[in-house]
Amino acid sequence: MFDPKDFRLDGKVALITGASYGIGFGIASAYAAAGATICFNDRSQDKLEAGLKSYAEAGIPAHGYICDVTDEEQVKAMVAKIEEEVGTIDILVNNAGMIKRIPMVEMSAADFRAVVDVDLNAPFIVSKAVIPGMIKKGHGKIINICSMMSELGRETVSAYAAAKGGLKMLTKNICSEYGEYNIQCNGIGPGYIATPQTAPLRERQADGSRHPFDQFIVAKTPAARWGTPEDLQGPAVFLASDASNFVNGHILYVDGGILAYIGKQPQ
Ligand code: NAP
Ligand code: GCO
Repeated sequence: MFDPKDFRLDGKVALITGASYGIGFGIASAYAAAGATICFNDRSQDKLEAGLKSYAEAGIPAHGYICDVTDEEQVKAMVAKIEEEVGTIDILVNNAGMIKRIPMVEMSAADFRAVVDVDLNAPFIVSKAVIPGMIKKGHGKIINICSMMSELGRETVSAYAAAKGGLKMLTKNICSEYGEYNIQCNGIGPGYIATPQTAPLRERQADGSRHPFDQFIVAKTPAARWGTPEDLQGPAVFLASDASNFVNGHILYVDGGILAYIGKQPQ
């Protein structure tokens, strides 16, 4: 029998990585509104404190931790601290991410590795630390923040696209390997979202005109606008809730229709 309460997250402990601001903060805010207890991390004390202030201003009693998600020892220590102070993690959102926009042949191997380390290796590290607790508890939700670049390429984002493509397949593999423990692992593939990560693509030009990439994306999006972190909140709550217990290994693209659309003819 359908029960709307299946969309609630009451009593659940959620860890959203890299959630001092941006998409992670948007998702964490929605989880709090749905009843979850919020845990998040950042690499730096000042960003963590700024994040805690933002959560407090939003009326959300969040638990903040300093942790570089690429460092396995720091991740294991953070998960152990959360399990001790707050409780076993029911919901993990692998949100922390970075991008370097450099033409591939000009990109150093170190830069390529740095992007893959955050965008692909870290979701592996954090998921590996959290899954044993989920198995013990008899349920778990892992949501990997993928990208349209899990499906498409474009100039200058080779490392990011390779990592996000890999993250799509890591999502399917966690589904395959841990589904029998009642753990659902899905991805969200946001379109182009207005956050600090994409700010360089939306900057006004010297003459006051819109950035060419801004104009390009709006023309490529049926919704004819950039997305916002709030556009991701409903899908993220759905994938974290009991309403999606038979949804597993799926990448839900929340992109305003870009992936379905050839693009508007230039006027
Ligand atoms: P953002 O504004 O750049 O925020 C990224 C967050 O990740 C920051 O809090 C950052 O912390 C944190 N982070 C980066 N490296 C970290 C590390 N090693 N350890 C811990 N935290 C780390 O990005 P966003 O736009 O909110 O994107 C969030 C996620 O969505 C990313 O995975 C991104 O790839 C993905 N995504 C974004 C878009 C978009 O259009 N914005 C679209 C599709 C997918 P610091 O402040 O310390 O750097
Ligand atoms: C870029 C953008 C994109 C978005 C997002 C799209 O430079 O193309 O940063 O990669 O961040 O991943 O889904």
